[in-house]
Amino acid sequence: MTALAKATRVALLERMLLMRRFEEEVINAAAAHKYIGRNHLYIGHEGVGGPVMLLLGERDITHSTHRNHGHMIGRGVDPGKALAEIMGREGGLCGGKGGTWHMTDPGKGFGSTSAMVGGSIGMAVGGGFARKHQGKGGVSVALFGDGVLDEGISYEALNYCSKFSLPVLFVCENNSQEGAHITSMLAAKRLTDVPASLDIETHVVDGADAEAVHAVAAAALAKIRVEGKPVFIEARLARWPGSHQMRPEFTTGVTDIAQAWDDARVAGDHAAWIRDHDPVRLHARKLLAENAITREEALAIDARVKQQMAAARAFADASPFPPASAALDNVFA
Ligand SMILES: Cc1ncc(C[n+]2csc(CCOP(=O)(O)OP(=O)(O)O)c2C)c(N)n1
Ligand SMILES: [Mg+2]
Repeated sequence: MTALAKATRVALLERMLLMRRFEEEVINAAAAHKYIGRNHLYIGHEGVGGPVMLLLGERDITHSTHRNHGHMIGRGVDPGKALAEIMGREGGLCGGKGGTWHMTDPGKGFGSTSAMVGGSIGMAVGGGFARKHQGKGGVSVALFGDGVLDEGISYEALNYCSKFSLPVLFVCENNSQEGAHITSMLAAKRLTDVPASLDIETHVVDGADAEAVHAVAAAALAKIRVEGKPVFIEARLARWPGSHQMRPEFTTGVTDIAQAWDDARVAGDHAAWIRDHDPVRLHARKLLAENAITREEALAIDARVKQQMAAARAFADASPFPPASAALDNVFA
C-alpha cells in the first residue's frame, strides 16, 4: 500500500469535516423548523464517502441513496444550494422541488439520487453501460447500504455488470452491526458472497478508517479503468447513534475537533462511538499522531469549514420558497 501524500491526507480531513458540518447544519435547520419531513444523515459514514468522492474525476458518475448528503458534499456540490434544496427553497439544486431525497447535480456527476432501497445500484448499471459504449472512459459508482443486497434488483445489476464487463464500482456502506439496528435481511453469511458468486472481485474494509478506504478504492478504480470490469467494496461501519430519529438530534454532540487530541472531551452517553468509530475524529487523530498536521492547522481547517457553512446557511435562509405559480413547472405528466 503506497503511503498517501500529506496534502491528500489533509484534504481528506477537510472534506470529511465539511460533510460532517453540513449534516450538523441540517440538524440545526430541522430544529429551527426551517423544513418539514425527515432526513437520513451521513454522520459516521464520512470515512467511506470522503475518500471515494475525493478519488473521482470528471468522466465518473455517482449514484446515491436516501443517505446522499455526504456523497454530494464530498464530491464538491455547493453546500448552500444543497441546504436550500433540503429546505425546499427556490435556490436549491432542483429549485426546491426535489428535497433531500431527490437531490441531483449533473454538473458534479450526480445524475440522480434515489431514496428507493436498490435505486442507486440499478441506475449505476446504466451509468456503466453508457461509459463503456461511449468509449470515453469513466467509472459509474453505486453507493448503497447493506439493505440493498436483499432487494431483487441487486442480483440483476451485479449479474449484468459482471456478465457484460461494465466499469462499475459498487460501494456498500454496511452499518448493520451485531447487537445494533440491523438493515440487512440477507441469508448469505457475508454480503460479499453475493457479488463473489457472480465472479465480481470483492473487498472488505473498515469504513471508519478513511485511509484504508482510500487505498482500497484507489486500487479498485485503477483496475476498473484499465480492465473495464466491476469491483465490489463492502465498508463496515458502526451506525451513528443519531440515525434512528425522524428528526435528527445531536446525540453525540456537535463535533469537537479538539477531541482528536484531548480524550477528556470525549464524553456523554455515546462516548464509545466517538472514541472508537467516529471517522472524522479517528482520521484527525492519526494525522496529529503522525505529525502530518498540528493542532493549530486542525483548528484552522475547522474554522474554514465553519465559514463555508455559515455562508451556506445565509444563502439557504435568503432563498425564497418557490412561488405557487411554479408548481406545475417541470411536471411532465
Ligand atoms: C424499496 C424500498 N423499501 C423500503 C424503503 C424504506 N426504507 C428506507 S431506508 C431503509 C433501510 C435501508 O437500509 P440500508 O440500505 O442498509 O441503508 P441505511 O439506512 O442502513 O444506511 C428502508 C427499508 C424504501 N425506501 N424503499
Ligand atoms: Mg444499512
